[in-house]
Amino acid sequence: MLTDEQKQFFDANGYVLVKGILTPAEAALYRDECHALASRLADIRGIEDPTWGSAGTRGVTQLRHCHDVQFQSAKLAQLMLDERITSCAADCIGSPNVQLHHSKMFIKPAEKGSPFPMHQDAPYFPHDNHSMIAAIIHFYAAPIEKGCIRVVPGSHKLGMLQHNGDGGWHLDPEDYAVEDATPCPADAGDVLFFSYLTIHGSGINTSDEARTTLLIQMRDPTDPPTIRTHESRGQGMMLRGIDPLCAARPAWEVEAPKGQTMGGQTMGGTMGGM
Ligand SMILES: O=C(O)CCC(=O)C(=O)O
Repeated sequence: MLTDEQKQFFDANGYVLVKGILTPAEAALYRDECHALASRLADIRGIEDPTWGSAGTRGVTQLRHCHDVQFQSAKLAQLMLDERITSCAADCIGSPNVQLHHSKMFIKPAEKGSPFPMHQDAPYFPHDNHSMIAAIIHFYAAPIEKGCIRVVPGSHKLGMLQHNGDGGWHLDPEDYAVEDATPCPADAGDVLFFSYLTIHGSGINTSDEARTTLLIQMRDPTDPPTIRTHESRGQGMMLRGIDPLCAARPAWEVEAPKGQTMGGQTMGGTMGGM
């Protein structure tokens, strides 16, 4: 779980990097699992590259990914239930109960790993009480030259901002440049937790080693989706505690109307790497 100091940091800044949740040996094991999964996917489905159009580097940089890894690897499914991670997630969410929204593995290959323009995750899958957080588990060290995650501290207090829709949702780079954001360099085994309202992104991996991570998006099970969007297999699985609503159906079927828009944009979806 988080210390009081870490919790206060999260509340004030919208993110917190927790060092050494996994040992280096564990991180190496999960890293191998991710790279084996990426090879299987490439063999069976061919190479897909989810580099965001809005990054402006398609065809130049590359990204390997897999959504909802819990359907591909039991080891990675077990990791999503690891109490060392879910107890910190519970502290960030402010609920003992932690529910899965979705997961995604990203490998930014050496020398050409794709960047992510600055954005909030909230517009992709808005929820009424904004309980949603991401945990990014680092399986390799991610220094600045590997395109580590960057954040805008305190931006979770700005509410949901208007994003541009061209080829991947992002904030105007004139207002939010990746280079101007606060880097969160991490070691293998560190986990970065951040609110889905926190503005974040990452630069290009120019190093000679991959940057390999697993992102788990989680929420309080009593926080309903505002609109019906970004539905995925496995959504609603409990990672910690219980579902106090005993939901028999996914929350979106019960709560959320379909097809709302924000500022003329259709909200949500699974564009690019989201
Ligand atoms: O892994 C990264 O560098 C950023 C990923 C991200 O921002 C996202 O998936 O929303």
